Amino acid sequence: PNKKVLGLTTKIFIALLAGAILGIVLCYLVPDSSFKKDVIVEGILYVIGQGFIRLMKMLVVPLVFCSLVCGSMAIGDTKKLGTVGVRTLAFYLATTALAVCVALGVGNLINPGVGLDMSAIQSSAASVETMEATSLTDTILNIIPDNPINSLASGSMLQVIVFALIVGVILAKMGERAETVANFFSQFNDIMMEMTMMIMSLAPIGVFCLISRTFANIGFSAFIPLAKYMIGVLLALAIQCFGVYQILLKIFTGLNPIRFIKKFFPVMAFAFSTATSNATIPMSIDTLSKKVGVSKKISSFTIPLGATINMDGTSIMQGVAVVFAAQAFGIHLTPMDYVTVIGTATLASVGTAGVPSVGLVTLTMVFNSVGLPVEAIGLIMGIDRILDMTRTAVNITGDAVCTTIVAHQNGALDKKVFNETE
Ligand code: DAS
Repeated sequence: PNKKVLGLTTKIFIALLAGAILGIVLCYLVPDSSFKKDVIVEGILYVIGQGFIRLMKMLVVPLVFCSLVCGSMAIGDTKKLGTVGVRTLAFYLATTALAVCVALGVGNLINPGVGLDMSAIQSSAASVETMEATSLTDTILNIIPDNPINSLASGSMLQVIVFALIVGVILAKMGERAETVANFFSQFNDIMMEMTMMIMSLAPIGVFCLISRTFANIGFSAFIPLAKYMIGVLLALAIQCFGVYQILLKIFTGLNPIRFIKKFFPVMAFAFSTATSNATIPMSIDTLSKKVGVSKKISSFTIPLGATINMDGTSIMQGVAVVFAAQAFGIHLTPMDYVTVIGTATLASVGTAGVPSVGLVTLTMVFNSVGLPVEAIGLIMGIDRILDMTRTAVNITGDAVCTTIVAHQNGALDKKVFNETE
């Protein structure tokens, strides 16, 4: 898969450049009212671009539902889960929620979307549903699905997530009695993974059309906000990876963080190049065993689990993207909205397995949860590849740090290995 992913990365980058150039030409060299511009920009580019976004939105409900059922089935069996699992789960959820807070903080510091008027490229169809301020009690009650079929049909994702978690835990408890259903969800999850990869192979076309229409409408004014958005995500990823994780590692295990990063860097580089947590699992387990001294008894459970339910880097991108889109569309987010984003991004990262660009698919869900128009995704999608590679490296580092801490707490960390190997 690495060659395919790298090939796609190159194609998306080329599409990004070509789309931006075409957009700038259309913006500054083709007169606004010309028939040509309308047919090209609001006709061809708009339809293909929005069509690609609709394909991505098509994935969200079945992808998140199935992968969450499978994810909670894997951790739902409390017997198998044990103290290691419960402790690992607690660390994973805590670091993800922390990551979203770091992202929202950095986002409000850098204000990437300020000065950008995205209303120009807002599709006429999608009216920004202004979220009437829901009270705390309603927000909490709205999470409980009173009709799960309706939740799935209407894409009420927090309700879908709650229902999926319950189904998964019950499937785990029923064991053989529900083997057929369990296999169905596992196979359907594989179908959704394949479908994600297939739709992502169309990304170069989608990115080309979305970026060129954006630049055709707002020209150079898009560059600065995009650059600020990228810087915001990269800064928040760096804080999480080289700050938060290293402090946790030092506090809970006493290991030297710099030495840990040096040992784990090759795994981070591999994750960066493939943008796929799943593909990095074997290398991560092997490196933790040979260079850090983490027993495979622990890592063989916690690393694959982390690749599915712990995507701190992804939730960081989603946090910054929410601030960016809200500012670009002039939508005010209430503190309750921020709490919703933290909850949705954390739960979204639990649901999706580590394949390329899955964070972008679940981003539509996070946007929906606070009434942000998904058009904003069109703008950030073009530069998402490089961010996907970077956040994947952070995702697997988070899994490794939590695994090392849990191993230490369970007497399964041999510090001699850490101190005596390069
Ligand atoms: N590429 C995903 C991963 O493998 C992360 C993402 O898409 O956000 O972790």
